[in-house]
Amino acid sequence: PAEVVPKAPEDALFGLMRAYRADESPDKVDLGIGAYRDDNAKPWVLPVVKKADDVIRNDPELNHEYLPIVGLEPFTSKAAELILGSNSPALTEKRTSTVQTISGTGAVHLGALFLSRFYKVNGANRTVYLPNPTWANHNQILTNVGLQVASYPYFDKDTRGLAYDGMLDAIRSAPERSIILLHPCAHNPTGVDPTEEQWRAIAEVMKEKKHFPFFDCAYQGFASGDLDRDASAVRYFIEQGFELLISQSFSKNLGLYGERAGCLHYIAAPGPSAQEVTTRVSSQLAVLQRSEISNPPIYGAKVAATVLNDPALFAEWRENLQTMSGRIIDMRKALRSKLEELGTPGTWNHITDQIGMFSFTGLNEQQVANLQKEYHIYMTKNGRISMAGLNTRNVDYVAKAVDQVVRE
Ligand code: PLP
Ligand code: TYF
Repeated sequence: PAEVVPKAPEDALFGLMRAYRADESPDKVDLGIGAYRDDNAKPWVLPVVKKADDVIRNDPELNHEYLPIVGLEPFTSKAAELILGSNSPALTEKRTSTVQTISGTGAVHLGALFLSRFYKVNGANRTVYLPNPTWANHNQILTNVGLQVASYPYFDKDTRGLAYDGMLDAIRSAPERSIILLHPCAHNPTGVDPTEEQWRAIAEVMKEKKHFPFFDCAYQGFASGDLDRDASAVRYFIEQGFELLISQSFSKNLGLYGERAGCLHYIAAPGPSAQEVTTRVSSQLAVLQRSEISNPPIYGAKVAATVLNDPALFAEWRENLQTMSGRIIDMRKALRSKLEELGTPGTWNHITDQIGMFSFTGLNEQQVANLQKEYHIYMTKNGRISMAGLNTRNVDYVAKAVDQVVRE
């Protein structure tokens, strides 16, 4: 390898974080990485996670043994109930298979690896259709396992909302049995989600075309503050009888970023062979997992299991989710109203219309560069801001800076 390995460019998002850390200005603002910050711009350990941590550390039986290949059962079973709903027909009919993964990234990877190995028609892999734009990592995770990727329109630059007609047309025009990757809530990077009615139409077209849904769910509960509402698109597709995959992350909703807690769920279509299909799929997922990571990390799974299995802690978690989503919604309102107060050219309703961790501001690359150079405000080149980087102390400063660069 010494002679032939070329140098890869630095990951854009991690490069941005590095530039932010090196900036010595007291005014600097980090609107880059999608991680929750409290009103003091500090990482927030959820109070419920602190309690779960106490429970785990006070357990006299605590050890550091390996987990089973597919992970910690009290975690995976409750994680499935969380996304599917505890009364889901998929659960009562035993047609779900869950594997604990290296958070959402690992779940997308394992799902992709599984599809690349097994989902072939006439010997050829199916193409994965990604929204344009999508989470920057999707493309490389999928192509790394040899899958072909294509895209469907998602964001309409003019309305700063969903490119609904284009999305539906592209899904309709994709070859039958394509894989369609969907963000069920709080789309990254745009903050734009389909409405319930639009989801129903998307499902209908996908059913007609026998497409395979792959949901990447990184923000359940974090988006609206309501765990059930944020899962409604996934649950609707399951009601409609799809066979599908779900990647599920606990990075944002439990603030467990570095602990890498997540799951991949396979759901078989209903029918007489559903359980037998699920058994076959489970066996293959376990083989893939064994060769990739042997078994998943234990600590984040224990924290999540402790919260998910204790009704009092679960109730407290809901409150913590309200705190995070509520603060973000407050910052959306504050930023929009400051910009409107300043009479900043353009319209700013999209800031409060969008949901979740991010807002796609519509700022162009030059404006983004100017914000960084002149005002020490850091965001990705596409004009995405992490809403959690705003707080009561910096939102005026950011609004004034945006006002200035828009007028330049
Ligand atoms: N998928 C999407 C759409 C995301 O936004 C993220 C995180 O930002 C992830 C997956 C994966 O995150 P993690 O690996 O920390 O669960
Ligand atoms: O801000 C984002 O879009 C994410 C954040 O392992 C992230 O890319 C960072 C590290 C990671 C997963 C997600």
